[in-house]
Amino acid sequence: MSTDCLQALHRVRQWLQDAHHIAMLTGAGVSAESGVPTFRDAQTGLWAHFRPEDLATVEAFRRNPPHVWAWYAERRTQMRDVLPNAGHRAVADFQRRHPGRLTLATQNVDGLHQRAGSPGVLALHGNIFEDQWLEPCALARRAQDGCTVEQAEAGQPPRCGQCGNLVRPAVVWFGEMLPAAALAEAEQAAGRCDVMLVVGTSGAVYPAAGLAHLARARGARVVIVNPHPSELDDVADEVLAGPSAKLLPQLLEF
Ligand code: BJW
Repeated sequence: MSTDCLQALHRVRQWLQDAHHIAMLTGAGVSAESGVPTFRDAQTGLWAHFRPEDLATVEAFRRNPPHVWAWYAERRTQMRDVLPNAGHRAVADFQRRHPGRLTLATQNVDGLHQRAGSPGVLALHGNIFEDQWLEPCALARRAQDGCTVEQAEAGQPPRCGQCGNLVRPAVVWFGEMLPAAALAEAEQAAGRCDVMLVVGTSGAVYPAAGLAHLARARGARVVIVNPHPSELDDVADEVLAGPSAKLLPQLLEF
C-alpha cells in the first residue's frame, strides 16, 4: 500500500474513533468477495447479461412471471451457498463491541450482514429469501394473513391457495417504494452521524445513494470504500480505493 493510502487509512480510522455516531451504507461490492455477483460490473455484473427492465420491475414480472421467478430462484440458490466475508464480520464485531454506535443500512438482499451477526440491519431493498403477494390480498385485512402458498407447476411462480395471488420475491424493484420505516431510520442516522461510510456501491440508485448527500449536507465526513470509482466520489471527504473485505477490518478493529 502506498504512503498516501496508508495515511488516508489512518486519517479515516481516527475520524471513526472520534465519532459518536457512524452511519454505513453498503452495496453489492461488500458481498463480492463472498462470491455474490454485483449488478453493474461490465464483465461479471448481473446487468452485463440481463437488462434491469426485463427483470427488476413489476412490469417485467407481470409480463413474464416464470422468467423473472427463475432468475430469482437461481440467485436464491447461489446466495444460500455463500458465507459472510471478513468485511461483513468486521462490521458485526464492531457493533458487538460498540453497541448503538453504528447504524447499518444495506441495499443488499442477500442477508449476509444479518448472517454475520449485525443487529438491526436496515434492508432498504428487501430480502430475497422472503416472498410477498403480487397484489394486495382480496381476502385478508393484511395481505397474506391466513393465506397459504400452493405448490407451483414446474417453472411457474407459486400462487396463493386462497386468493389466487401470484407470489413474488420480497425485494424492491425499480419504481417501487422502499420500506418506509427502514428508509426513515437510515435517513435519521445519515442526518445525525459524524462519519458516513459508503461501501461497495456504485451510488447509482436512489433514494439509497441520497443518504450520502444528506450526511454531507448535515456536516458529516463521508468516506467511500470501493476498488473502483463510484458516482458518489464527488461527495466524499476521502475515497479508500480497495476491497472492503480487506479495508473494513483495518478501519473497524478498535
Ligand atoms: C467492491 C468490491 C469489493 C466490487 N469491495 N466494493 C433520482 C434520480 C434518478 C432516478 C431516481 C431518483 N430517485 C429514484 C429514481 C429511480 C430509481 C433509480 O435510482 N434509478 C437509477 C438507476 C437512475 N429508483 C427507484 O426506482 C427506487 N424507488 C423509488 O425511487 O421509489 C420512489 C418512487 C416510486 C414510484 C414513483 C416515483 C418514486 C427503487 C430502487 C430499487 C433498486 N432495486 C435493485 C434490485 C433489488 C432486487 C434484486 O437484487 O434483484 O437493487 S436494482 C440494484 O441496484 C439492486 C441494488 O441494491 C442497487 C444498487 O446497486 P449496488 O449495490 O450499488 O451494486 P452495483 O453493481 O451497482 O455496484 C457495486 C459496486 O461495488 C461497484 O461500485 C464496484 O466497484 C464495487 N465493488 N467489488 C468493495 N471487493
